[in-house]
Amino acid sequence: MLSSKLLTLVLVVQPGRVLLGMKKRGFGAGKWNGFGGKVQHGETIEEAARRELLEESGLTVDALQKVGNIKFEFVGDTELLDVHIFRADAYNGEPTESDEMRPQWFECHQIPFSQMWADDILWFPLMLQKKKFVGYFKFQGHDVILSHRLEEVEEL
Ligand code: 8OG
Repeated sequence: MLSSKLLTLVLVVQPGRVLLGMKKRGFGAGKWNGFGGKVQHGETIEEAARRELLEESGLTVDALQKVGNIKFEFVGDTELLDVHIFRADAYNGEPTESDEMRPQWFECHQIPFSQMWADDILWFPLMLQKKKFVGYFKFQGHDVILSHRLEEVEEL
């Protein structure tokens, strides 16, 4: 049986650009990503998303839109990662480097997919178009996708 771990991921989007952070340590180190992490006990998923965004980027947001839910299986690992993905179109504060992330804005046509998780190139276009999606990716190691499903949905 696979157990699952709840995680959050927030993409801050402005017209024509998106804020990513270079993950400096831990899981996914060396990759550009949105901001997020594990949901703690006693916290809602959205509270966790806001907390992680603030801790990692120095930003707060008023509205967070749920855009996606992707489950990740890693061959040989009994824990599924259940990642809840949000988009924010307005933010407060200045992107600030943290121990975990170095934030940088990227033009939407210059997103560094070759230095990101391999699945991102498949769902970022949906996220940028404000489409909602659910997915399942089965990874071998951290770079190879063995199989996947990804579909647009009306509601999450
Ligand atoms: O707490 P920690 O930094 O380990 O959390 C992992 C973060 O990475 C969390 O925000 C969820 C996110 N994440 C995965 N897998 C993938 C993925 O395949 N693509 C992207 N963009 N983010 C991912 O755990």
